[in-house]
Amino acid sequence: MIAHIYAKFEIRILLVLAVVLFALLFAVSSAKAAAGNTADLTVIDSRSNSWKIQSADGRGGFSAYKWGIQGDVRVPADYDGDGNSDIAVWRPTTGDWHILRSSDGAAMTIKWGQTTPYWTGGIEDIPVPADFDADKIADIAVWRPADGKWYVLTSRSGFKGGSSSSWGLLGDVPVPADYDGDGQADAAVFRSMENRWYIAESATGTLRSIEFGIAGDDLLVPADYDGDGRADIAAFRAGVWYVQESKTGETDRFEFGYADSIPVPADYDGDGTTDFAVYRRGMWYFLDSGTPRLRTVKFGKKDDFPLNSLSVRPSMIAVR
Ligand SMILES: [Ca+2]
Ligand SMILES: [Ca+2]
Ligand SMILES: [Ca+2]
Ligand SMILES: [Ca+2]
Repeated sequence: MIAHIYAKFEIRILLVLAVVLFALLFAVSSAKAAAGNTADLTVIDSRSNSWKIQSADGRGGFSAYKWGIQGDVRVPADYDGDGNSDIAVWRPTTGDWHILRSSDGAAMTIKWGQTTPYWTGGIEDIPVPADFDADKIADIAVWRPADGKWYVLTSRSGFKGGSSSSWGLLGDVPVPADYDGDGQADAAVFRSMENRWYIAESATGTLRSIEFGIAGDDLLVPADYDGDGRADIAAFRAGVWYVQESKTGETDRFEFGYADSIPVPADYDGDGTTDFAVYRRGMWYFLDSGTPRLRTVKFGKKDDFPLNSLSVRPSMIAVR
């Protein structure tokens, strides 16, 4: 009798233990999933082409990689779909994309884009990696100023099949993002002569244009700041952010950063909404969206250049 009760008791303990273990595993895996969607901090030493990466909370050590050579265009994006941005460069002289996959550490080289040796003085393709085929994996893509075409090598095809479409004119600045929120990056350009954004929305094929920003003064930083799933048209001007919220259609203006700060917006707290952030001389300043709060992280040397995990980087789209 006593043995019988004891056995029952033991089974109960085992059950409780199993439930606790399961809950723990679940907690760990959800924490991992959340962490996977959190943008890392990346700084680059341009002279040595070394990339240093640290988690957004600024805790723990950093990892360092040497990747790329002088003249490469840095194109970090999530090309293997593991939720983490991969170290990557595009080499204009060969047209090669050199990608270091975060999932397995393997190097991947794919040729895409027109080769433009610097001595020709030709106008280079502009790399515009983004998720154009809506599979949550960055596609390899270039926008060609010479013919205004977007050449996309899709991740869905295993980077074997391409497509092209026309949008934009010579002199435009490409600003692809998912403005209509259908999960597909939309072809978009900023026309400096008119201070106007031209957006080809993928969901309905609607062509939209809006005057916003000032060429020469602004860094264009489209991203989803209000968390409705649609990228907002946005610009950073000498320490002031201008955001046209897609949710309300209203333009927000607020100061965050200094005149010489570099905007590095990305989702650093993993809630799916882009956080305002700036980098200045080795310091990162964040305004997290989750529970709005200001925090700072020291990471990088004075002359290091910051990168963020947005598919469109300010460095590439600075209007000059
Ligand atoms: Ca990745
Ligand atoms: Ca894709
Ligand atoms: Ca879209
Ligand atoms: Ca939005």
